[in-house]
Amino acid sequence: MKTLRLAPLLLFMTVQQSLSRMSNEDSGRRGCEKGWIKREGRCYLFSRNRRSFPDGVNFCTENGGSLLEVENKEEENWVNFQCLIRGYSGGVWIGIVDISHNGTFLAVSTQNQPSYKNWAPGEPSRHLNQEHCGFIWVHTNQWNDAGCGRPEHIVCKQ
Ligand SMILES: [Ca+2]
Repeated sequence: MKTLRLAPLLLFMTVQQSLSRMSNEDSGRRGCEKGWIKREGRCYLFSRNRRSFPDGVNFCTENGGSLLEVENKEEENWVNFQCLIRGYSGGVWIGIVDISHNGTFLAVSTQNQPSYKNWAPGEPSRHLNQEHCGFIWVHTNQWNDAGCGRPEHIVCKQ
């Protein structure tokens, strides 16, 4: 009787230990720091909280990375999956900004036009000329320009 009652707890503990061992092995063997996830030689950090675009840039810098700049569809699909399983809704900031406020979005890292783009139909809309930062709508996996102060989730990349 006692064993039966303990069984779920033991199972839970075993699963917890395996998960913890897996994540330690994962971060150790593949060279990502704790909390970061490896994909194709890069490491990604998914924020727990929402932040403004500038706070997101700082958050990533403080953690030794930079705000996500999407390189291709495969990476974008992977990031989107990671966002969905974390229960993200709304948007995820990406490192593109309309510095000149004329609707030309440039990558934060290079200040060049991004080689890969995935704007939603009608975007960038520059709504009221107040949308100068780019994000990905999690539910459609397409890009939008939005006001840089709005709180959205952050994905950092190393
Ligand atoms: Ca927009």
